Amino acid sequence: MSTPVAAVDLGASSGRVMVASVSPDAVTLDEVHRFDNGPVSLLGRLHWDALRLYSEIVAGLRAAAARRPDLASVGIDSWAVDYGLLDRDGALLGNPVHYRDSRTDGVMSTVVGKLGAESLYETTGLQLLPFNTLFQLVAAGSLEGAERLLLMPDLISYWLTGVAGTEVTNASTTQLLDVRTREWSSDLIARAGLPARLFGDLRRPGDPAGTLVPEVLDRPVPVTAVGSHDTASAIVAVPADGDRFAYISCGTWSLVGVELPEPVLSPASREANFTNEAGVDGTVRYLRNVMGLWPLQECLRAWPGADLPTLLGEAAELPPLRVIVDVDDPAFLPPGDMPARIAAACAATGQPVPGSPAEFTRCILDSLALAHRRAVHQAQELSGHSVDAVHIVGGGARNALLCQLTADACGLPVVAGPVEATALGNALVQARALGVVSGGLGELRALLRRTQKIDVFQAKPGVEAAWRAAERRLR
Ligand code: ADP
Ligand code: LRH
Repeated sequence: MSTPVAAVDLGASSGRVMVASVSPDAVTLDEVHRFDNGPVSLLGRLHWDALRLYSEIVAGLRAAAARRPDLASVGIDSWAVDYGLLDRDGALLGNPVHYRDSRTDGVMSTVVGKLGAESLYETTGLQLLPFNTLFQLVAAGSLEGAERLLLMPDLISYWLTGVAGTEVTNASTTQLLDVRTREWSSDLIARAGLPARLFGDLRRPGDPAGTLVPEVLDRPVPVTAVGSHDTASAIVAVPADGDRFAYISCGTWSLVGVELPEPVLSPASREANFTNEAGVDGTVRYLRNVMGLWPLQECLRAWPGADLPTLLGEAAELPPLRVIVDVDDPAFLPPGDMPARIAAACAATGQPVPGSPAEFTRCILDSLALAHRRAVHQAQELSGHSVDAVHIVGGGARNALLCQLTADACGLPVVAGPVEATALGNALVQARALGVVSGGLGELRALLRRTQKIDVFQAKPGVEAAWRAAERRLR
């Protein structure tokens, strides 16, 4: 007998509602609804289309309940940092702004100048990214009339249940949570000049989070808090054996790091801009944000008719490491003409400009694998935690060329899959809260190792020197 739960997973490029059927020795995942996601520009400001996302989720949940009338629970995760503000009647004040919007330009350096980089890192353990919620709230200006801040998955959960709550793994990405206590840092909130009333009580993964209202579904299906930060859920579902592994949660972003029991807050870690995000079961996700597949996604938007699998096949035939760029250059962060920005970066570094979509694709993937190498090496050096393998989960696990290049660049085997790790991690935390499965992350991962499709890419012998040279060239 398996128990069905619905995992709502909103990624920056697409959202999906999946039904996971879970028992102590089986997990199957059925996609019942998928929809596109992306920035919507309104008079020059980038937003998320929150109500469309909500409508798609409701359609997905109805389809899930039609397929499995015994649906036992729903869990919701999404990308981090972005939020909606509610007024005192619980109404949304304005449409949530996209983290790639330019409103935060220049804000981070002003806020860091005022609060101090050391003090911010010591309190929150978070890497400095221009779009952290702290900087967005300062950029937003007046917060008059705002009574409550809800991060995106909490906002969706509120609309589905009528109950407002704040889940802790995602709250850790605001840069306002104390990394040691995992409670809001009231001192930091006050020093940043933000109203304390915005930051409500925290929920942990596995806590009850209300019941679907009749408007959504004719049955009162419970909602369960999961690792509502998509990366927290994805790392639950890394099918690793033991703890000597690095992970790359690879989709729009590549989140590259290791799992630790305690945060690393050293000056070297701060200078390397490594983050200590709150994971499920009290774990720490020690990682850095690498630009991920975003540059490729944006190029594809600029090449009408381009087909990703065809391009990847062509790119695999091209010589390696011919042209490389620093994918983490902030110039690549906003949406827009990505091929032009990559061409400009190549020209500025005296390299040939890629001449075809396949050459651009190869340049992006070589450069991304190089950034993976750097982050995997640094995560180990800074934490003292050595690894024997690199796990790639998320949409990037479908990209065999990127998996092979990452194995070659890191000089380590790459274990690729599951592709839908986030939905699986979301579902397993629900199943555990329901008592369907038991144990810690080790047991959940063992279940996935036994049941999910996983591919292994061995590092090619003799290529490490070329990657080392490319790293030096980039510097
Ligand atoms: P997010 O959750 O950030 O929206 P996903 O984990 O869904 O991201 O991954 C999306 C990425 O997966 C795309 O940018 C694309 O590069 C990659 N991808 C999707 N389908 C394929 C495919 N058939 N082959 C290779 N890569 C793919
Ligand atoms: C990945 C992700 C990542 C954040 C970014 C904003 O989807 O949640 O962990 O840094 O979105």
